[in-house]
Amino acid sequence: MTRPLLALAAIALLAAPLVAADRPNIVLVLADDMGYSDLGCYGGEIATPNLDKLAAGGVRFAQFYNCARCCPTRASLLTGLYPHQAGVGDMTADQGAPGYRGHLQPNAVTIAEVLKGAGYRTLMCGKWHVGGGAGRGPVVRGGFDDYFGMIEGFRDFWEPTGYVRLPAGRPARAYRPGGFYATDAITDHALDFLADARKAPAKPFFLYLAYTAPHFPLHAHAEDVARYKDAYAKGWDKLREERHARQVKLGLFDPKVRLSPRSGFETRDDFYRTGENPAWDTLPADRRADLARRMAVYAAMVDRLDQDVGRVVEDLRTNGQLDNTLVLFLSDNGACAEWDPFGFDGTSGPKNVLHAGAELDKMGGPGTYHSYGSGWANACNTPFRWYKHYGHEGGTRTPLIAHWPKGIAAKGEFRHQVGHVIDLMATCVDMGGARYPAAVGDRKITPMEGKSLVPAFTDKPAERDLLAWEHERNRAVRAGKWKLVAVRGKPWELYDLEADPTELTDLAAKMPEQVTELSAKWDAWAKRTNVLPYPQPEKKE
Ligand SMILES: [Ca+2]
Repeated sequence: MTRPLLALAAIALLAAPLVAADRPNIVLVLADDMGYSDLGCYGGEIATPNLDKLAAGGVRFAQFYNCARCCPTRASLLTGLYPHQAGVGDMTADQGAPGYRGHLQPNAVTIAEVLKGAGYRTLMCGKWHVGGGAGRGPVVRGGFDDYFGMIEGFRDFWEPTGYVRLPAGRPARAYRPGGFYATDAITDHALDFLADARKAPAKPFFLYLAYTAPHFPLHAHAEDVARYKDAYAKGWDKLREERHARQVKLGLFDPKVRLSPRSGFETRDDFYRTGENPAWDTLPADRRADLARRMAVYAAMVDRLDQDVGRVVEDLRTNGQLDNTLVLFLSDNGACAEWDPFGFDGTSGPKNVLHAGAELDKMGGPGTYHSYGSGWANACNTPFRWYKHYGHEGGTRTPLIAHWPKGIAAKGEFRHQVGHVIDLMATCVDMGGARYPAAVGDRKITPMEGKSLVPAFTDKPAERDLLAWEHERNRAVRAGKWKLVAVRGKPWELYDLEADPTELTDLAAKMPEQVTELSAKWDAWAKRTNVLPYPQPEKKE
């Protein structure tokens, strides 16, 4: 070899790892069924010091959206497509129609696949929920090098059954009987994966940390619940007022933004009922005690989630990686109202048990099974209306924290650019110097829908035509400040989100031409993205 060629070879050898090491690591943390206002940095009273610190050292998005439900959000977030384009417009049952196949379709590529192509190590811990079965899991289909978690939607937090380590045979933690708690176990494995990734320091990593908290069943460590024992006796009306006041004080909302009145609720079709969340003060003392305990367990789940995020952040800091790691934190849908103001017990359905005395203290422990119901979910989505499942802001708007010391100079600022989980693929492609492929082997890939959030990190304006939603016939479209939204089977409502982010003044009757224009946009979007044709017969989980 001649001297110049040798020199070139040496440069090439040096250059590759240097370039790779320069690119940021990405840690994408997803909470499950957490409301818009639960975190301290979004107005909540729950102790979330670790996430608050990330927000204080980075930026918080005020208007970021998910797809209103577990499976659709995860499909969209992973692929940069609308959920129906990826085949997961509803849950994981195959309903025949192209947008409702219940697992990721071949035309969709995941962030892990794309970043892996750019030299990233790809790690995932937590909930997959975009289709199970042979060839559909996080490693073979998702493109993750390592995985620990559950393939389905929810499980007992106290039981390791159903949590899997993939590829099969890789080392996993063993927990003593009674020593397993899902949020902690997901974190334990994430720390193991990060330690392993450090053995190849030149390779950046992508960690998708999809926690299952605070999804039901409400399970939390007794010592965490104890800190919230008396916190919720004040009830959901007072809590909503307090959270709203803090949001205004934080600068998240203009003081002119009105808190929505208590929301209505509707139950599942097989035991259909509808009604309004009652005023807290009208409830008897024994009911209030039962409900306050449910909320205390929920708060403890969020508190523990924050503690576990803190363990990951500390691990990155200790190993000198925090500075060049983009940490993103968001929730997959609004707080969960299932199914009525009192919540359910035993399994998801109409059954409710009024707990009293010593039974109250057991709630949230091993062997129990509760949800907290629509009254508290309404409070967790302060100041918005409606919940998980719905196209209204209470269903679709999520916190998004972005922390990346090397790349985001702003500290503690809000970002008001409108963003959506479809943007996370574009953001990862941008940050990872990756290429979004037109094809993977013989799979023709649908072009991604989202836009990189990196310009918004430095507060540059974000341009987009529209965002749209459909889930189980609940639908919405947002173009600029205008939003058209409808509950299944109900007429369109029109809101000016700039003046009225809490969707209180329906302008549909006043501005019929705006309704016609936006609904035509929704129709075109629905045809283009596989929302239509709907599966038949209509199904609602
Ligand atoms: Ca969820």
